[in-house]
Amino acid sequence: MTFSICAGADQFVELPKLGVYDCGATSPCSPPPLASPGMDPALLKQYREDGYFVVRDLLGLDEVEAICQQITRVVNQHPAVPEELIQMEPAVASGEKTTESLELGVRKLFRVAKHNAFFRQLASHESLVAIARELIGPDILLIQSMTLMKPPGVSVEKIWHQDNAYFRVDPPDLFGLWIACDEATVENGCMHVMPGSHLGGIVEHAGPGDLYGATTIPQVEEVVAIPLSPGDALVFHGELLHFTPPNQTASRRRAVQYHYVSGTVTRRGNGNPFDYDPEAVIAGRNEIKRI
Ligand SMILES: O=C(O)CCC(=O)C(=O)O
Repeated sequence: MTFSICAGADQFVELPKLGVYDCGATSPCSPPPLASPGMDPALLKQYREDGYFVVRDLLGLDEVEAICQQITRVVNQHPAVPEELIQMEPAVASGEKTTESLELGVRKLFRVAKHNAFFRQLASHESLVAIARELIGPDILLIQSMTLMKPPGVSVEKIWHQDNAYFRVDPPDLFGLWIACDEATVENGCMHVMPGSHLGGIVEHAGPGDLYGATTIPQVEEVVAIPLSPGDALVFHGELLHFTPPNQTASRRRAVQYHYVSGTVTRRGNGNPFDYDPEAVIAGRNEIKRI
């Protein structure tokens, strides 16, 4: 199966095949790595080799419901919120399209843990921090948080990118946690990843704002779509290439995404426009250095 993707601002490439992640009955996605004495070694192996793994039911449905309620609460505070927090889909922002409610036009709540105590506390949830300890050690910073709304009818793709192209931390001791709040499917814009692409370093990125993405896509064997149910999480390395297509359904596809980085890394600013301060200290020693 060939699969057409947007590789950069206006460039499309053909990829050889699209696989759909299938957890099956065994590891690597079960059971959740909740507590000591540590994570299933198969998950760590998959993380090292492929750059990602899936955890089913990382959060309960009651927790997911609370997240959705908080999203609505934040949106309802508009416009009395910091400007960066509520970001609209481009077609809605430009007036080209309208939506039934403000919330159905929102693309993301950006740096939401910085601005909202609920999302700040959620970043320290023991199940999330247990994963962070396994992957990046005891010194844990929340470098970025978002809710990603992918609303029906108006959403556009998030182009292929590596998160560390935004953050530029060295060594790349960072990962993302993408937690589904709705059923996430290929049709409504679930995450797509290139297994193993985290092993080749950061590829060239360019483009303004949300269109900052990879200018060329390296040759890799496959793209894997990651359908998830509410409460499931994709855990992925900060240099794994990933993208999400537009939502082509009438249903919602909300998600929460946290990026954790080791407090021991060095940050190479270089005038990077995405060089935001970390949003929260989660655990341990955190004196992120800048050069
Ligand atoms: O659209 C999404 O849910 C994923 C977006 C994403 O990968 C990002 O903003 O870094």
